[in-house]
Amino acid sequence: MTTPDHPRCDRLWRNARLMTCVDDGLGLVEDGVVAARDGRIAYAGPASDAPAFNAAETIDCADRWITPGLIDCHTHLIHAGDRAREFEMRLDGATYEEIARAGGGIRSTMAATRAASEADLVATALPRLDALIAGGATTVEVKSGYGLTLDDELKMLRAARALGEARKVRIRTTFLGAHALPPEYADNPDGYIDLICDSMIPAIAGIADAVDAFCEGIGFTAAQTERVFAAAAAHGLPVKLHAEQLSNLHGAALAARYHALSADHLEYLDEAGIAAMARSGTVATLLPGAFYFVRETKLPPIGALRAAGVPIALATDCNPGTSPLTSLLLVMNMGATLFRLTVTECLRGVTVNAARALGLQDETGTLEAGKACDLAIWDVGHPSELVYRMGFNPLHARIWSGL
Ligand code: DI6
Ligand code: FE
Repeated sequence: MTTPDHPRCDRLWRNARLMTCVDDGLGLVEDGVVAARDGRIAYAGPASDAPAFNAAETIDCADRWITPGLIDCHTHLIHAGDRAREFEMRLDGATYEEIARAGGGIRSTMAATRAASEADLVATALPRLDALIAGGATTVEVKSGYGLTLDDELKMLRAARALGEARKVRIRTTFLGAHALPPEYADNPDGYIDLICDSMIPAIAGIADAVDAFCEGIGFTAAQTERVFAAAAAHGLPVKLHAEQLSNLHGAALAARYHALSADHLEYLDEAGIAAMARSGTVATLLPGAFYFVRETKLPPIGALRAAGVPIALATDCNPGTSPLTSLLLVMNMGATLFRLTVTECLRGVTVNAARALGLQDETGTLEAGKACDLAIWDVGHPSELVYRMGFNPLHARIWSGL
């Protein structure tokens, strides 16, 4: 029955338990409701405090848990081919760096990606996106970085954007032209950086939401990375960085100086880098799938990050070389088991802190009035079960922007 003086909403989820992620912890609510109006959350909280909505549709959640839709804030979802054969070589004893130096690695995916059409790239990425969505993801970041020419990088970014048209999901695109040195520039790395700064960044500014680089012995130096950051800043683009994954080039501190949204990987991060990140509010995005898959043994400095108050996000790093992973649920389990993160840290790492790593903290990542109505509804007894199980998916329903 419609009562004219009660607020209207499109959909109302009742009889639910909520993990709101508001404030510092998980913000759990035992008897909760969520109301959506025009795609946004009109109310999320205890049923006892909820206005008496006139709801066009009411859904009984039968005590299930509602969390914010999950966010994968670091992926290389768009790429052609796979590197299963390289995986076998690593099992036989070759290292990731040896394979990269021998022309395998990122450059073999580059060759396949250059040869693929935009439509091929979309078609091969969709099953990976669908796997993320099936595990509750409502926002996914997608990087370029396997084209390494202006046209091929633009093709990747257009393909990434097309994923957001093909599915009910929010896609954020990141330009990663400084991922690897393309063979045309093998003798002229600074010439490639010139191309990135002078031609690529101006051209991708309308289609990429951020700029990233791989600051590493097998990637680019800190000085080269800084040139990329300066060009990004000149075009008003926020930056992120693959930093301290295999060695310590002090990339995180550099990223912090450019107010980076996030510095990612961070196994070899030092105290100065942690302090710089804490000062700039840069999120530490940890990628336990890559740690696991390359059988890294050096742990990121979790205790020190925690002590410094650096927000920690977790992501799949879905890529064909070091993390062919498409489950944020498994990422949380790995975050807990491999990195000793708490359940709360894991759950905040794929929601509120992942939103912040994308600059989307005002848009998604918590259950709060005003944000997009991005929900994951789970058949679990408690949110800790989402971190605890391995290879089991208790998603009951997923809502993106109220739909
Ligand atoms: N670090 C990684 O883990 C991925 N990229 C990067 O900069 C690996 C990408 C690949 O091997 O294809
Ligand atoms: Fe990556």
